[in-house]
Amino acid sequence: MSKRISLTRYLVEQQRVDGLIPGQLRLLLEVVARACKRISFEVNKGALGDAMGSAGSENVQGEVQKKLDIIANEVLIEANEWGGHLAAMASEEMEGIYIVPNRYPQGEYLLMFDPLDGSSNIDVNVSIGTIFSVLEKPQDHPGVTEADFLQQGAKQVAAGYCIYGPQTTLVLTVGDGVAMFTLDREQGSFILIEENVKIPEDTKEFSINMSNMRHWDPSIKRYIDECLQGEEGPRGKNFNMRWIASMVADVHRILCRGGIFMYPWDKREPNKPGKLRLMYEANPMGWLMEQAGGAASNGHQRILEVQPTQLHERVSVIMGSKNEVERVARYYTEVDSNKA
Ligand code: AHM
Ligand code: MG
Repeated sequence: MSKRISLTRYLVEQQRVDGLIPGQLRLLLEVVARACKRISFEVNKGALGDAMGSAGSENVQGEVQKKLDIIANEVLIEANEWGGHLAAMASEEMEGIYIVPNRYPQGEYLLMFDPLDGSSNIDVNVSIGTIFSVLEKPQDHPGVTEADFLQQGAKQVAAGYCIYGPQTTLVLTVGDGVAMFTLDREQGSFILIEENVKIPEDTKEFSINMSNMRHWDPSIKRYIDECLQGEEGPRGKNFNMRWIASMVADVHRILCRGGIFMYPWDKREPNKPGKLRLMYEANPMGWLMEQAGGAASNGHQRILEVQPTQLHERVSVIMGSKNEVERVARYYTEVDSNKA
């Protein structure tokens, strides 16, 4: 039988052998994984549990919360608040930051998450997931504030997601490539299934919500139009399209076989830079893409270099196979230089 490497062992080796992560970060990641395991069990129960449907409330972004959004948020907070590794947490489902209560020791890390991404898919039994991002708390002052979270994605020390699909798989980077672990439900542990995940630089598959086409800007229109022309068009090849409406599932497919994922700015809400959130959606996914040899851009700059000004800031997202992301960014540059 081939050697099975658990997430625990992988993280211990990252800490001990490679010296890549401190012990506190290893603990933190183990706790996040444990929380994801619990969320996976709740998701799995479906209508047999009491967790389906709307919670009858809205989050800070004005989106209707599903019961499972709230349950997943609580599971992550309860699991992480007492271990002594965190100073504070922030979530898509909470307006402000959650400071670790005084009764527990305060650690040096900040954790951000989208507890259940793709929540429009919960009730229809389609893949959803938890996205997370870890930063270090700046050490130049005591206590912790929201401003401490406003760091560029390039400063992340760990990031990943857990997809709840036909399998539950945790995907992780600590800056040393991307590794994937599938939950073995009989043993209750995450087992390494792939290390050094690599995204092909070219692709024939794009992922975008085509129903928004009339609202796009010219660069995105041009890119998709050229893909749609197939072999007869300027790209000289046929493209396939996939849109799961669950960023975790679309990103997971791209990490497995390449592709480009886009949720760009559009005219529906012209004052917002995009739909997806920078700190706990685009940054962690962008770092995973880069660590797997792909790229992540907002059309004008690397997502990881965007300086956040608010916790729930939004961003335009173009990520995946490197040559395709660079092509879209080039189209933006051409439009910009024609304007100048
Ligand atoms: P959520 O965090 O409220 O679930 O929203 C994010 C999701 C992404 O997972 C997905 O890519 C996108 O919203 C789908 O949006 P749309 O329904 O506009 O296609
Ligand atoms: Mg989300």
